[in-house]
Amino acid sequence: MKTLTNELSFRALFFVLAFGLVGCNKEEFYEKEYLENPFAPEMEVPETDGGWDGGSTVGGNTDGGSTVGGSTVGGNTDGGSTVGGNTDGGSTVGGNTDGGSTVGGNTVGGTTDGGSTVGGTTDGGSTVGGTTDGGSTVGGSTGGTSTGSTAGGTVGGGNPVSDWTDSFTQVADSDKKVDIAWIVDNSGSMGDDQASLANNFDSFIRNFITRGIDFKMGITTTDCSTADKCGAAVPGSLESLTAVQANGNPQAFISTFKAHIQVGTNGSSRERGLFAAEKFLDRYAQAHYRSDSRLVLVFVSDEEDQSPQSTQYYLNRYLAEKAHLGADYVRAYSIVKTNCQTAGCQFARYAYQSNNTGGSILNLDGNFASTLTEIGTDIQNLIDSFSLSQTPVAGSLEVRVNGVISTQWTLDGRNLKFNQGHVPAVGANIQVKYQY
Ligand SMILES: [Ca+2]
Repeated sequence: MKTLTNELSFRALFFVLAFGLVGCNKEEFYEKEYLENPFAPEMEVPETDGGWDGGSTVGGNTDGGSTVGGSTVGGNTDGGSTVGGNTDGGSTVGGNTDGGSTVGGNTVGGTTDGGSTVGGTTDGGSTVGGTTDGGSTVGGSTGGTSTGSTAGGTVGGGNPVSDWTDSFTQVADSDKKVDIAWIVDNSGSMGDDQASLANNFDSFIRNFITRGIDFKMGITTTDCSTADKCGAAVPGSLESLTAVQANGNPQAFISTFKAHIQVGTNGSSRERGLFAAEKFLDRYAQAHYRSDSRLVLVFVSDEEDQSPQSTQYYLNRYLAEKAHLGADYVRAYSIVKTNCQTAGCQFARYAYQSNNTGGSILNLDGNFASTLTEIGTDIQNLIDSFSLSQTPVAGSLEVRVNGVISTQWTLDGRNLKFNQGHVPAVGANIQVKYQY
């Protein structure tokens, strides 16, 4: 009797499984197949990739390097937490806001393992040393070491802050440059999302065209199953998606984008957007993009990134592209499954890039028109901003436009943005005096 019951249960289970499979559409099946058979052919790819890329070794070390650097800095060397941090009034110093105390100690100390760079934008702690000693080079390791001493030294020495002045000249919109890379998932499940992206692209680009902002775009996919695919631009996208083309014929430009952004659904089901972005920059950043532009990465995927290196490795790589300008010149957006409820659709690795570059994380299943409008507006705010070379102590800023004090601005990290109606005229001199 017992045996019969077991057999019946087994049969019932079999039917459930069988119907479950039939119920899947083709794409889902492939996705499931991949997830449940991690050693299916698709999985052999990374081994190969690792080989041709050679990146794995490098990355491992580099990244590890920054981690180490980070913690050494804050932690041991200058005793960030010991010295400046808590005890000595680091907090007075401005600790609070620009992370004076936080700088020396905890934050830079490498919580985030990229210490200098990562924190750079956000908490400013790292910024201090970062900029000063060229930490902007992206590496925890580079900037990190001196960061600690600078910050910690200042704090502990009872010489709280330094004065600093940045000067800028307002440029015309047509001289505001942004280079944008779209990294779009082309695995089986992405067809609808690509169509939404295409259909709502106008929301993203309209103001860029109206204002005459100098942009360049490129599109690649998350397919890194072979070296020739990884980071390769969608043919024609680099040449046709430029401000020059858009200003010449906006409608044709938008149509072209719509065609190119629908990258298809035949790509590898092992999505590796972060890796693809790295390779895309390797291929085109020097040749196609501009050294004095802002760099924006837009990741679009319904599944977690499966690139071989650590998130910090990729962040460092992206920031390195603008090391000569500062971390504020790179921003990453992630259009992902923010309402993810099941395994596979997480997005922590993409989120890491957005969170550490001042970018945002948006819902792939949301209203694409508003999602793209939000990103477009955010990019415009960014390129309308003046990026300070240090992270100021809050409340210490004195902003002058052609010598006259202005209070019509807001500060986001190190990005100073004038309020609507108070944007300095082209050619105006902007002087920002502050303590850091
Ligand atoms: Ca997929």
